[in-house]
Amino acid sequence: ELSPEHITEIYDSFHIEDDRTGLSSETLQRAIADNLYYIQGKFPEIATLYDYYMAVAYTVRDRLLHRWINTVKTYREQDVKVVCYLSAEYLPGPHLENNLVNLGIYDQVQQAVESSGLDLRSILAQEEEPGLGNGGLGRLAACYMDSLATLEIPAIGYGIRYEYGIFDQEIREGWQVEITDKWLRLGNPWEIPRPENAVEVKFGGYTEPYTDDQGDYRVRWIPHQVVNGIPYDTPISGYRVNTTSTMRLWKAEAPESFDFQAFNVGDYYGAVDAKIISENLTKVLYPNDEPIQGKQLRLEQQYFFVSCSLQNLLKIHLLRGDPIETFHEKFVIQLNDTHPAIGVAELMRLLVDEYLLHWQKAWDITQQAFAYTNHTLLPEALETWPLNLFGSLLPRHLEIIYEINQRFLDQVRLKYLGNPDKLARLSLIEEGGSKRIRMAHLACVGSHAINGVAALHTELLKEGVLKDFYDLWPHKFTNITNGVTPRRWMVLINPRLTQLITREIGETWITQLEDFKRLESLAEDPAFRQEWRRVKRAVKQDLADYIQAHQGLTLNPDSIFDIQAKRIHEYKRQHLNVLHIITLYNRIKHNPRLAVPPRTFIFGGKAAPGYQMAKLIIKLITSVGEVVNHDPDICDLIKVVFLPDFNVTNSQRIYPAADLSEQISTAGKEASGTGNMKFSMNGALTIGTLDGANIEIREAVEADNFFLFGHTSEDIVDLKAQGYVPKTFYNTNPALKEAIDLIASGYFSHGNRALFQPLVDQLLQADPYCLLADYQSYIDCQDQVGQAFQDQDTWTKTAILNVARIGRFSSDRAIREYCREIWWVNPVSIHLEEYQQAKA
Ligand code: B1H
Repeated sequence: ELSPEHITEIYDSFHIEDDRTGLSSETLQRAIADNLYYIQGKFPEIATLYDYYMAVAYTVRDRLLHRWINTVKTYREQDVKVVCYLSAEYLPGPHLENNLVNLGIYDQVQQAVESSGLDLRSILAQEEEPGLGNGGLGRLAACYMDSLATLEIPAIGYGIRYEYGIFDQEIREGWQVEITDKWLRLGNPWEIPRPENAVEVKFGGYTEPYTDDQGDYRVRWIPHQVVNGIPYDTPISGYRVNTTSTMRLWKAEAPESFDFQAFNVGDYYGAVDAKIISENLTKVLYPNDEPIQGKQLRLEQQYFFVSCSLQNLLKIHLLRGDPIETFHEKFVIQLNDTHPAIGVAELMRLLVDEYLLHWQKAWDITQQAFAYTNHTLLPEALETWPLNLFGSLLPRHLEIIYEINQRFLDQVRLKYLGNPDKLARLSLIEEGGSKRIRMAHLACVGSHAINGVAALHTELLKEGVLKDFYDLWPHKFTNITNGVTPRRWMVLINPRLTQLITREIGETWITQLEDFKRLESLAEDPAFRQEWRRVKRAVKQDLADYIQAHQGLTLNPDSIFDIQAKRIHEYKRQHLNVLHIITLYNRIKHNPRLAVPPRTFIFGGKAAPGYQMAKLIIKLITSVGEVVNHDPDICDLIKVVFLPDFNVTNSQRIYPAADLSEQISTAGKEASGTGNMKFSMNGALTIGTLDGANIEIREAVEADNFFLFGHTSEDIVDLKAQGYVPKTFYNTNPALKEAIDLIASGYFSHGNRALFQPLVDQLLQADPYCLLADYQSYIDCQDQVGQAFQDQDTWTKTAILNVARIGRFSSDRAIREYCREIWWVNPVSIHLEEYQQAKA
């Protein structure tokens, strides 16, 4: 009998590597050739680059698989507590390169690929990213999955496998055009379908009471329709650990047409129709960055993935041999905004109707299992569902919500006797006119913890939209400021800066970003500053080359790269940025010899297809660019670029190249922002308002190293309370007036005065996001930026200090806080047989 030590010794001495797990470049090269042949069915002479991408992806997937299997096995055997992240959106970005980084095999795979005469970058570029989200909220879910795995926290991310993700954006004649995102067209090597784990989800119909064997009153739900949920699993690797978590996304399918014939005898076409209707459920992501009010299909999507996920969790729990009563001790369920909040009613239904628990017991389990993250303050963004729609789709859940509400209000009544207003404000049902279900209230009542995503946001929640809940249960509220993963947002996207930093301070920062502190003293080192500048310059050149190749625009890499990249929204104020561009333009036109530092304004972002004003803002940016970029008087001092199709892949070229990060939302409107962190981490300075996480970033990097402007959130409230009149600012500020008048005159629209009229009117008549009130402060601040950039040495020092002090904004820190304050979970290490370990 050989001991494990002996086996290890033998394997090591012979350097035997399994073709499915080995990590040397020779083994990888063999495995890639093998996959090209046996998975893609190609030989090198006819293989496309995409075939090679698939061969490499399968090779990497093999290496992930036994880590993944061991992870699942360990969690099953050890009865660990698992975090279940419920999110309607995930934006993981391309998987291949991230897995190479996390597994520590980038160099080996590069060598393997080069030995076959290929180039790794062009293979990586083949991957179609899963655009299963709109923006910050979906990307946050992906960063959190990365950190959970890296910190070895048992976790499953549940969501929806949209067949079409967020649309691809093209710009035609300066306008956004939406193109269907057919991300699955060429296959997806990262997912494994598990049809054997399909679950049934019911919709519509009615409920009826009955008496069970014990003589207890029960309710059963007779649905009108049943849809199957098929799980598709994607492994999510941690950085240099064996832990590999699961992202489990659900696809809707009709139950077997065979079963259908039992209901519709001989109705073949009816069965086909039913199939189409069912499969529409997970067909497409709603491309809105704020909730979609009253769309039945959206509610169906939410309920569908939540029901699938909760049924799945209960099954896992019982399979582990645990009694249903301990569910909340083994699972904690995080609601990523209210999109999955129906889960509170669904878990109650499963526990009470299906597992026959008593209400109170079921409610205790539910409240302890759930926690809710709020992501927005915009009042129009709070999800509510018309009661009629809700009741016709989910009749049982409506009853359950009534019951939850009744018991909740009974409790509230005792506390606030004789205060009907309070009751009406807290109720899960919005009365008056047509009744609606308030999903945020359901989430609050059904959760043991409620958190905002930045300090200001949490404070504003407590004094604003969720004030009544805060008064009731202050202990439930916590702030957990968002974070981003330094693996993707630094190591992967900025190898040059990664190398420079690692050379100086080692590589511990990759999993302990606070170690960036060690860069502080280097900010004073002129030689280091010079190297830093060289790196930034090279990275800017990369972006300039890309823009040259794709848009035929020549950029000056020594100009200020001033970048605003995020969804297009009035509250994010891309048009304030445009007012600054026009102001600079006017100054140069008036005084052609004016010494202004050259600037390149870069924009990226998608507008919701139905959001006309946002689409008009894109047209304004491209139209201003058209004029400014070609005006000989400007002598190339100003360039305006709109980079089409801002997504994870494209963003990765953008963040590293920024000198200046635009975070200019109206104070009190941006819950957190996460792009602000990615820019800063890559050495950009921020120009920003006191909004969302900007405030904490400014505190961390210190006020001198941050360009602050604008009214505070309190100022904005006061301004509006006093009756804000934007025209006053317009009438008293000649530069502002000139900029707006130039837009209105048709100067940027070939004389067409009507084109931008809606935008100009909105600013002059209402200006709900107070651009005019913040204009002068923004311009003054931008002038300081221009000044500061002239002194490259000081600028660089400031940039280094920004990076040195940004450590807090790692998603690892955020996840540690969730673990400690909300989830009560601990890391669990995953061990492989030693000879299978990475020897990287
Ligand atoms: C955020 C959303 C959002 N907040 C509804 N809310 C959606 C709401 O499709 N829908 O119905 C989609 C998205 N997204 C963002 O979350 C905030 O605006 C950011 O400030 C924040 O950084 C991000 C992550 O917390």
